[in-house]
Formats: sequence, structure tokens, C-alpha cells
Amino acid sequence: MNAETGYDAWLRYVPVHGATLPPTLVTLDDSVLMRSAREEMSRGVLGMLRKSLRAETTMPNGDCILLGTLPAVRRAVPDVELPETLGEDAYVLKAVRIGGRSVLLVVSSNDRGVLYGTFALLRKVALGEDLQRMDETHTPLAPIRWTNEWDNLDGSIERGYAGRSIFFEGGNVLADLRRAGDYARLLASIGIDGCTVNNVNANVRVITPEFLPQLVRLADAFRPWGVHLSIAVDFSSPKLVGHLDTFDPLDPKVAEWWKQKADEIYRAIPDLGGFLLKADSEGRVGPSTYGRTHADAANVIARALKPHGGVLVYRGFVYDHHMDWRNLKNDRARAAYDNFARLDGQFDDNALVQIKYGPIDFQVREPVSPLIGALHATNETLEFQVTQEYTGQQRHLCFLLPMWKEILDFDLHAADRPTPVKEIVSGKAFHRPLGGFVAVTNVGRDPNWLGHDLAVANLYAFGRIAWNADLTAKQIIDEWTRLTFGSDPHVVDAITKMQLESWRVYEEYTGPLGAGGLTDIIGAHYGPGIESSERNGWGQWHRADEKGVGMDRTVATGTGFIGQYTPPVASLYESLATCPDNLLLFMHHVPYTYALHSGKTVIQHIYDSHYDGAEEAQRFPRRWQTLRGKIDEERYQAVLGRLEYQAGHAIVWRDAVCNWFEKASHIQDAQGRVGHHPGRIEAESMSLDGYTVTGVQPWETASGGKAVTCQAAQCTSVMRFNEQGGRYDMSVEYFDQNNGAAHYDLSVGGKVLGRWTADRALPTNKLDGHSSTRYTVTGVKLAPGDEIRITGRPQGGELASLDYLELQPAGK
Ligand code: GCV
Repeated sequence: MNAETGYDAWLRYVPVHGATLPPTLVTLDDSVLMRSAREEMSRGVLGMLRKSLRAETTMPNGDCILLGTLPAVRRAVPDVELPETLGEDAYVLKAVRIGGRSVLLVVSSNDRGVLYGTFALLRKVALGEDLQRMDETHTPLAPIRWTNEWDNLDGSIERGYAGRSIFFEGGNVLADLRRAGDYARLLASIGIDGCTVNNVNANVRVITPEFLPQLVRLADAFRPWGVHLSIAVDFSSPKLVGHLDTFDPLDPKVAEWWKQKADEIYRAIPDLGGFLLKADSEGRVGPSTYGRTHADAANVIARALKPHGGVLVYRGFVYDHHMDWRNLKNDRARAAYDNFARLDGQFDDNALVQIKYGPIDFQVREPVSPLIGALHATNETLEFQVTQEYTGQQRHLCFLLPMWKEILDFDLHAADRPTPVKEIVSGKAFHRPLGGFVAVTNVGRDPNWLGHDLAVANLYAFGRIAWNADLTAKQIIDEWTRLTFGSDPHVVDAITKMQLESWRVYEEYTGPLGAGGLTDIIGAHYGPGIESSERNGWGQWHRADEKGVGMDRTVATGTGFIGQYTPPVASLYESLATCPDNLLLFMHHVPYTYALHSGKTVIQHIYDSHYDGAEEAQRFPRRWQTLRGKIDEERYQAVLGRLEYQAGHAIVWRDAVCNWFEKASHIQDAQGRVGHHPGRIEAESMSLDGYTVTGVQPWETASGGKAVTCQAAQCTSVMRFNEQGGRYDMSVEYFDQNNGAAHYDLSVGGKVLGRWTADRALPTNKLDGHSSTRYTVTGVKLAPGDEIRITGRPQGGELASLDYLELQPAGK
């Protein structure tokens, strides 16, 4: 099996057996997109069938594949029955017989649709589908299908977990944009038609005249794939770039400045998609500076873009991050609705409000944002996150499509008929001219784009669902797995099941019952940090104290957030009797002893779900190991490494959350697991040479709240094994900070069994829930009296710190 890097993602075009295709490829129109379609078809067929297609521009005598726009195909094959019209980007795939010839048709209203159809036909070949009876029309659900990339011009990426930017470095657009072009090809293959390349926390330089030629190069790289470049702008640009004395959106000088700016940019990039704007949020300036509304701000730019066919996308993610946490009526979840609902109808037709799926911020479980159902006369885009900011940062497997499906299918009862989210944001429910789907993606320079080979499924799934939100999660992950890893039934079965379970598993060992925010809210958003959300203005409060947990968002006694939903939804959440368990703590503050619909108490559910989730995470590596030899070794090993890391970190999560809640509630785990870890030996209780004991903050992220650190060139931590002899799995819990690369040895009876370097890129230079990491050696033979020794050698600021050693009977 060939080694693979994951660079080709789902477009591998590896040989397929038994497929036949006509030998000739006819392309009827000529444009940059048609050329891409032609080349892609040739490339795909060469890879999968090992055949070179003969390229023609007119109909041959024999069988052929025919690519063209509707008018051109009608002229070439007038007798073929085709739809009268096709929506923008929609395409038809059809197998027909014309005068004894077999013709596979790919037809669209526009050349981009032909490209989409080409990718779809190739996908069918790769999946081994029957092409002979093909007769299908595929129409995108919405016109806006974009990714947002939070890339900074210096090459870093905010909340990016797969290396540096593929667009920028050192303040400039990269000289070599082949990778940007390859990314656009991936996007086109799943129907994505726009990409905002720079961070929503925008650098004003992006729209300076000096920078424009660089943007032109990016647009050139995207254009062959029908991906519109768009850019995030800073609202104070009229002042900072234009040197006006104001950026008041109602000032005519400002309107004129935006108009001139748009004209200038569109002269250079006529197919620019538009601008994205984050204003009055997290320190960004906005219309509030002048007492103006978000609609005023959006419209002044939208009007400048309008003559060019551009759109202005306005982030609905506006909230006060200096809220008084002492006031129990304050609630960040209310913010988007409170800021935007009353402006409904005031946004121009080429403006859209981009709304995160939940009212907080990409949490593992949130209710649907009520703002989505409140805007009937305003275009919307729905914002998802492919980059796993709060869901494991691509070090944990977390396939998000099952969550997205729940969001998309949720009926907000926004009219006197069913109005699922997908119908509203696509613009269909309220007959809006525009609407769509956006995912913050943050691909980077890691060869496989997103760091974790299995995380790439989230990008694929986003494109497929943005095109057709009715596809099931099972269908999509099945396709992705076959395209990415091949069709061996065991491979497909194992990977699809793990993917489909992974979001639930992640939720179980991180934050169940909708509590949200058990991670380090004010920092990396990664490992556990239970109290970080409390007693500060960021508003991601869970309000856990010694009596109970959860935010009271009821109308009756709480923040009133629930009242932002229409009555059928509001009554579902307002009443404890009907509020679903999985959102209970998002909506209500309850005592720990409150009984869930499942019959369990809240506190026991917290314990059980963390133990269950962490146990399932332990099984992921073992399940993956059954694939050895069935997929290429390179990706096999890469994924195994990540799953093993995840299994260890799931235990860090489990212990931190359970210990914290046990201490807070004073209620013990009915199963006696919390705080009792048979086989665990705290490093501070071992015999230490050079190591000194230190407290860890937050306390719950280290076993017993303590660790040992080494201030010398080398330190050791030793114990004598005095249990029953046999085979054991030995795990060392250590801290892998990002300010050094300490070395460790683990030996038994003087024989080194494991040697490793703490050089993972984890987001902290401290001992905490981000850095706590597990190293395991399996099946070690131990006899009573054996000496177990861990040797640590610090490097840089990393002091070879240790938390504990754990011995478990092998395979347990
Ligand atoms: C780009 C969250 C993230 C920020 C991000 C912001 C946003 O708060 O943590 O990094 O900023 O969302 O979506 O604008």
C-alpha cells in the first residue's frame, strides 16, 4: 500500500476495479472553469481507470463524456431531454443513448456548475456507483457556501490547529500559492463557492492600496475553481486607512470612502465575493462608537459593494465581554438576539447577518441560536466551525456533523408552519434573496490540511451539508471514508462508527447536560479548567457552587433568555418537565440531587458520563488497531498516535471534572470511582531524587492537585513494585509544555522500556489541563520487588514534570 500524507484528502483517485467510462471527453464551452473541469475529469479517470481520455470540443462518432452549459449542450445534442432551466450552480448528471452512442452528460446553467458536476461524476466512479442509469439533478440549497479562515497576515492562525497559514507569512501573501489553489480545488469538489482568507479580527492593511496586488494573486489562485475570494475588514478603515476624521457609517464622507474603496478593489478583482465584518465585538470597534446601529454599519458597506455584485456579511457574534458576573440576570446567550432582532428588515438585500449555531460560542452542546428564527426580513448565514476550537482542537476525534444535523433540522417554529433552521438560513422559509452556510475552517500547512486525518471529514461534511442539508450523517461519512481510506468493508464500518460516535463521546468526557464551559475559557479553550468561566465578564458561566449547577435562563426566575424563542420552543425549555436532559444545565440551575428524565441525579450523571466517555475513548485506539494493514501505514500510525493521546487526555478530563464536582457538591460517586484510582501511584509519593513537589493550578488538573518538577539536569522518581506479579500496562502521566522538550525514560529493573520527548505542540507553558499527557507501555512483565524508575531531563523551560504512574493489569 502506498504511503499517503493526506494531502489529496478525499480526491485520491486511486484505481477502482470494474468501472468503465467512454474514451472521449467533450467540453463544449471554453473558460477557465471549463478547463478546470476538463483537466479534473482527465486526472480523475487517469488515476482511477488508468486511461487517458481523448479530449474533443465537438461530438465524436463514438461514446463520450460530455461537459457543458445548458445552451451549449442543447445545441450539441438537441434531442436529449433536459430541464428548461437550472438554478445557479445546479447540475444534471445523465446517461443517454444518442444514435447508438453512450453519452454521459454533465450539464449546468453555468461553468462552475459544470465543474461541480464533474467532481460529482468522479465521486460516483470512485464510489463504484452505477453510471449507466444515471439521471439526477443536484441544486444547492443556498447561494452562500463559504469558509472563513482566521489567518493573520503574519502567518499565524487564530484558533488554527494544523500549522501556519497557507495564504500569508511575514505580513505578505505567500509567494507560492500552489497550496492555496489546491485548497480551492478541494473546496470546489464539495461545492463551496467562497473563502474569506483573513481573520475576522481584521488587520486594516488588507484593504490598503499596497496590499491589493497581493489579494489579486490570491483571487487568481482561487478563480480556476470558482471560489470567490472575500476579505474581512476593519470598521475603522475609513479613518485608519483613509485618514478621514471619522468612520461614522452615516457620514456621507465615510459612505463615499467605502464606495471608492470597493470600486478600487473590484477594478482589480472583479469577482470578489464581498467583505466580512466583525464589529462591536471582543474589542473590535463598531457603529456603537457613533451611536449607530449594526444595520447602519452593514448597509454603508453593502451599498458600496452592491454595484459590483458583492455581499457584506456582518457577524452576529456581538456581546459584552465585561459583563458583571454577580448579576444573575446578566446573560451572554441573550446578546445576539438583543442586538439584532429589533433590526430585522433594516439590512440591505446584499447584506447578511452571520449567526453562530448556538447563542454562546461553538460549544459541544448548545441550543440553536434564537436569533436565527427571529429574522424574517434579513438575510442570514449560519456559522459552523470545522476547526475544533472547543471540541478537542483536532487532537481529539470529534466528528461534528451529527451535531450540525441536529441544528439544521431543529424546528424553530418561526412561522405557522415547520421552519427548520436549514430552511431559514438558506433563505427559503422567508423568501430571502440570499442565505447560506459558513464554516470557520482554519486549514494550515500540515500536509493533511487539518492536522488529524480523521478531522478532515468535518470539512468534507460541511461542504456536502451546505449543498444539501437533507443528506444524512451516515451517508456523508460513508462517502468520505470510502473516498479517503478505500472501500474495504471493515475499514468503512470501523471508521464510520468511530466518527459517528465521537461527538457524543467527546461531550460525555468534557461537558454533559449542556453545562458548556468546563474548559479553560479565558485561555486556550482546550483542556479542563472548570472555574475559569466563573467570576469574570466573559459570560460563559455555569454557576456551579456547593448546592447546584447550571444557568437559570428561564423567563420565570432567570435571565429570560428562553423567552427569545417562539412559544412552542420556549415552553419546551422553560419547563423542567419537558426540557431535554442534554440542555438542562444550559437552561436551568438545579441542585446536584435533581433527578433527570433518565432517573439519575445530576451529580451521578456527571460522574457516569465522564467515566463512560473516557472509557469509550480508551477503546478508540484498539478499534483503530484492527485496521492495520488495511490502510496505508503512514496514516494508520498518524491517526493511532492521535487516538492514543486522546485516550490519555480523556482521563485528564474525566478526573478533573469529577474531582471538581465531588469537592464542590460533597456528594460521592455512588460507584466509588472518583478519587479512588487502584494502581495509581502519585509521583510525590515515590522516592524522589532531584524532583521537588509543586502545586498545580487549577488544582483539579493534576492528580491530588500536585506534581513533581525537576530543577536539575536530571531527576529520578522511583518505586518498588510490591503487588502480584504479572503483565501490566504502565502509564506515566507527565506534563508536556510548549516551552521546552524534556526527555523521559521509564525503566524496570534497570531495563529501559520507554523513552520519549515531551514535544507535542500543546497550548500552554504551564502544568495544567492542557499539558497533562499520558505515556503508556503495554504488557510489561512485573515481579514483586522490581524497581520502577522514571528519569526526567528538563529542556528549556520544561522541567520534566510528573503527575503519577499508573499500573493496570494488561489489556484492562
Ligand atoms: C476570531 C471566539 C474565539 C475567538 C474568535 C471569536 C469570533 O471568541 O475564541 O478567537 O475571534 O470567537 O468568532 O470572532
